[in-house]
Amino acid sequence: MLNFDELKAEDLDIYNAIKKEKERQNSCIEMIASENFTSLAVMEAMGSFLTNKYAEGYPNNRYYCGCVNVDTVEDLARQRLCKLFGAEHANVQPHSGSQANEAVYIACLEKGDNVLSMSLNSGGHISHMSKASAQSRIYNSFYYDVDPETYLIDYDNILKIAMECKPKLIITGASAYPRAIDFKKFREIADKVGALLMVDMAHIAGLVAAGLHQSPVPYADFVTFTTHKTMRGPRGGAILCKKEWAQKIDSAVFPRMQGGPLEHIIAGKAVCFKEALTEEFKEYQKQVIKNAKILADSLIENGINLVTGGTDNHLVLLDLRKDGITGAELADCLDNIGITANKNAVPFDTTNKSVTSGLRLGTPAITTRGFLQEDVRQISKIISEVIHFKCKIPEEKFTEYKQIVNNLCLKYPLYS
Ligand code: DSN
Repeated sequence: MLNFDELKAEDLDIYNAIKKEKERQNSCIEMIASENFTSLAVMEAMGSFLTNKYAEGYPNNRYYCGCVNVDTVEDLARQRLCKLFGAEHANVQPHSGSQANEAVYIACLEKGDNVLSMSLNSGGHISHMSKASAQSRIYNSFYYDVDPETYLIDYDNILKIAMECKPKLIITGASAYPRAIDFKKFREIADKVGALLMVDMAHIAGLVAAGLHQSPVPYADFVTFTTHKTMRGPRGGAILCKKEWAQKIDSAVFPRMQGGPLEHIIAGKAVCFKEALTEEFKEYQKQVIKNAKILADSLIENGINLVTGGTDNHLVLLDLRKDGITGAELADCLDNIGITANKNAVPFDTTNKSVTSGLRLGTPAITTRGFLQEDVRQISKIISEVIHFKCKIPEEKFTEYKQIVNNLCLKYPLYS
């Protein structure tokens, strides 16, 4: 276990905040679909001497001396990542998923180019040219929604929009889409209109690595992702691309977008990629999906509406529009019980983004902790009842829920 003695002696305030956060993680049920618990090996790499080193450039081509060891680390991270996804080229320097996306835009777009991406309400991400992003001021953004009846991606409609707006780049991948995405179909659409294709697989990268979701790598010109969600590594980003784009992607990341790479984080990424190449990781991802499916099934059995009526991946999206409560109310209410989740827009949501009509739940973190289907059923029962109570939980029920959460957390201890 990590030893915080030095920190405790040096800065008690920060030590105490970290200690309390460890206690919070131990005693709450983490169901934010984009969160996970990284291994202590990854944490040790992140907390290492590598943080002291400047290393602008790339292995064997740096602007600073003394890079021999960080070169070893970054080369291993790149090699392991290419092996994991069968990719031609990898860049492991982006500090985040948004910056990985930004680097792709820098590499392949000019000011004013047309870009087609999934709308925020349909499950897309802010960094996919949403109106709130800086990129939407630089590029000319067009959006596709999910089908208004099924809430599934409508590939024919995307082709229709693409034929009209003739985008230079099509973006797919989502933060709140519970179904499998057909990247081959996106490639066909891109080819029909002469567009490049970027897939942001941040949410599903771990499932792809385990062979449980179609890989975008054979189909996309660029694949971006974060390393901390289903991948279970350190907080950060990465890019995969075809060889022909390697040089442009590398120079977009550095020097055009970022300065010095965070080699201590890159070391954590390398450890994460090694872990992801194991059989244990595949088994873990299978359980993530099993847990998500039982979560979806039991919520539906309890009368809760789910966007698309279920899930193919690690997340479910609750549609609360018939229940008389908002996503914000439900998220806060569950937080008080010790179940951590996030409010989320549902397709065609008309409420404010800080309120929303949905709740997003995910199983990566609880599965890392060891939760199995019968445990998920208990969580689902609590969430359903809270919805039926419209967040006005009777006192005895509140006590009962807290006890169940406590028992589950004790059953699957996280950090000692
Ligand atoms: N903020 C992440 C999520 O929660 O999905 C996406 O970047």
